[in-house]
This record gives sequence, C-alpha cells and structure tokens, in this order.
Amino acid sequence: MTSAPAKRADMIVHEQEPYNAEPPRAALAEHVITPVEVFYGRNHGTMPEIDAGAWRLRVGGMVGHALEFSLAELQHRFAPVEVTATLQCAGNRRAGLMAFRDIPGQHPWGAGATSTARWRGARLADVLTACGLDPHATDIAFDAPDVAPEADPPQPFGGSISADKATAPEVLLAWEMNGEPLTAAHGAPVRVIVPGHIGARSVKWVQRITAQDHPSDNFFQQGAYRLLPADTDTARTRPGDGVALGAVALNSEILVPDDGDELPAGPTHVAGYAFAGDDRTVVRVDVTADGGATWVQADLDAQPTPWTWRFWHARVDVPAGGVEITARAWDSTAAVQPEHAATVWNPKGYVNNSWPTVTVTATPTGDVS
Ligand SMILES: Nc1nc2c(c(=O)[nH]1)N[C@H]1C(S)=C(S)[C@@H](COP(=O)(O)O)O[C@H]1N2
Ligand SMILES: [Mo]
Repeated sequence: MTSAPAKRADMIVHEQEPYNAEPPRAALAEHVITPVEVFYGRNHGTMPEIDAGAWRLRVGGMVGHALEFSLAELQHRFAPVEVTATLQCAGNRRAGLMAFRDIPGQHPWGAGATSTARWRGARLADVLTACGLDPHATDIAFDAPDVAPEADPPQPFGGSISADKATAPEVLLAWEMNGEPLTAAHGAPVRVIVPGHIGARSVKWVQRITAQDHPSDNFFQQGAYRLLPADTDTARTRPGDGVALGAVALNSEILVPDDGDELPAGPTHVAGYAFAGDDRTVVRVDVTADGGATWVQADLDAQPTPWTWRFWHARVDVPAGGVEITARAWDSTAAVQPEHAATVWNPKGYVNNSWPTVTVTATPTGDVS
C-alpha cells in the first residue's frame, strides 16, 4: 500500500486507489512547465515503491548482448540529456465524449490529464546502441512491475513503441523531473519518456526493455489504448482489434476562464493550451464567444521545445448572458480539430480532440464609457 502522492489540495481526484487525479484548469494555466505537485497522475494499478539501490534495468531480446544496468550505471555510462516534454493521456477530455454518450467504467477526465515537465535521463537510443540493437528489430517493448487489475487477464503494465521512435534522440530513460529526482508517483527510479506519444507509452517504474519484431503483447498495447469504431460490440473485441494509439493527435483546451465562471461582460482574457504530437506543431488557435459568427486569432506563446504544448491567449468580447466560449487549433499539416465530440466518440473514450468549450455567465457591467 503506497501513500497518496504529494499533490495540491485542489486536485480533482477521480480515484484514490489506484491514484488518478488531474489539476483544475486554473492550476494548469499557471505555469508552462507544470510543477510536480500539479502534474496529473494516471495509474492502472497500485503504485510500487521501488528500492532504487536494488533496482535493475534489463535490456534484451533482439540485441547483440543483453545487459543489466543499475541506476548508477545508467547515470554514469550515458551522457545525461534534458528534454522538456508534454505528457498527454489518451483519455484526456473524455468527459466531453461521455456527455455525448456514456462510457461506463472509465474516468471522466477533463482538461487536465496532460502536463509538461523537464525530464532528464539517458537517451534510450544510447542504451540500445550499447546493447547492439539488431537492425531487424521493429518494436521496443517496456515492462513495469505494477499489476493492473483492470487488464484482461490482470498483468503488469507495459507497452511498446516502434524502433524508429525508440532510437529518436528525444526518447529518454528519465530519473529526474523538473530538476528533482523522480517521485515514486511519477515512476521512480526510472521511467520511459516518449515525447509526442500518448502518455501510456511513457512507462513508469520500467524494469525490462525488449527489442523484438512485433509490438508488445501487453494488454495496454493490444487490448486498451486502441481506437475502436463507434459501433463496436465491446463484449466481443479481441486483442489487436482497432488501431493502436501512438503519436498524439492535434488537441487544445481552454484553461481560463474556467467552466462555470461568472465574469463581467466585455473584453475577456481567454487562455489555454494546444498540442500536436510527434513532428507536428501548433500554428494557429481561434476563439469565439458568439457561436462561431466571429473568431479571434489567439497569440501563441513560444514552445519551450517541439515536444511541448503551446500556451495561447486572446482577448475576446464576451456578450452578457450565458455564453459558450469555444476554441479550435490548427497544426503544421493544416489539420484542424473536429468540431463535435459526436464525430470522434469511441467505445473506450480516447482522443477527444473536438473543439473545447467553456460556459460562463457574463454580467452586464453598465459601463458605457
Ligand atoms: N508502470 C506504469 N506506467 C504508466 C502507467 C501505469 O499505470 N503504470 N500509466 C500510463 C499512463 S496511461 C499515463 S497517461 C502516464 C501518466 O504519467 P503520470 O502519472 O506521471 O502523469 O503514465 C503511463 N505510464
Ligand atoms: Mo494515459
């Protein structure tokens, strides 16, 4: 039994055990690099407390020589690098899908199942090179010790990424987050960080890495984190059905104002994040407060690295009354977010990247100057 992680008191806790929680919009909006006590937590099983001194990472499969590393060996043998990257759960914004059609047994994540940190560790590519990675390996699989009761059959968490992605310079075996040693809740002593891919591929508490010629057969690669057609009979799905989720789709959220806020009518500061995975970047965000009759182009902040979200902000004229504020983002391939949750609804509730909306009550100011 692990203790709850040290998080801000205002976290929205979907489940205490295993710990699943997201920060409220306002807390996420405060920093482009999310403080650890604000960073969302997503767990499929009880978080393990691992003795860093006894921990070993075993690397094997399609390699010239299987090797085992202690934490000290990882830290001294490989040049440490820092990558600022956003993690985004595939279930982020699921509540918007559930509002269209319910998704029983899944957490109703809001805007906050995503956060950004500075990660420091060894390049996975360097570790694989040291082991003599076989060029015929197509997939790199990760295994952790935490057992997920929801898996069918119950099994430890795991998953895989392509060998191409695994050998890209941004993919890390990280032991530090925001300049501090990783906390137990975020995967200590070492986790995988796969920038630009769904959070599930950034396996925490990693203890085995396997080079192979097929994707991981772990439940979270073959049974979950797959996009199924809306009309799928989920009682009859089989491992491998649907599409495995990897690179993060273009998405955005409004963080300021919060849903349900009361504010004076008139020019209003609206802010949020937008994110596009892998080699895509966010190039434009529009905001409307009049049902799409007029759109204001938001100012885009600089991205700390290509692997992070982009904060944006706009001044939008909000009329008096109950008002929906809606945003939409474009990426560098000129793709735009889909308008309706209904378009993207899927049985497990992944990748809701439809236009984000908050509803506010704007009171007339009476100021006509
Ligand atoms: N071992 C292990 N790694 C894991 C998970 C898990 O349950 N067990 N959850 C994954 C999912 S679904 C996400 S979104 C991220 C969340 O990382 P965080 O808890 O550090 O925010 O971790 C991923 N890595
Ligand atoms: Mo996730």
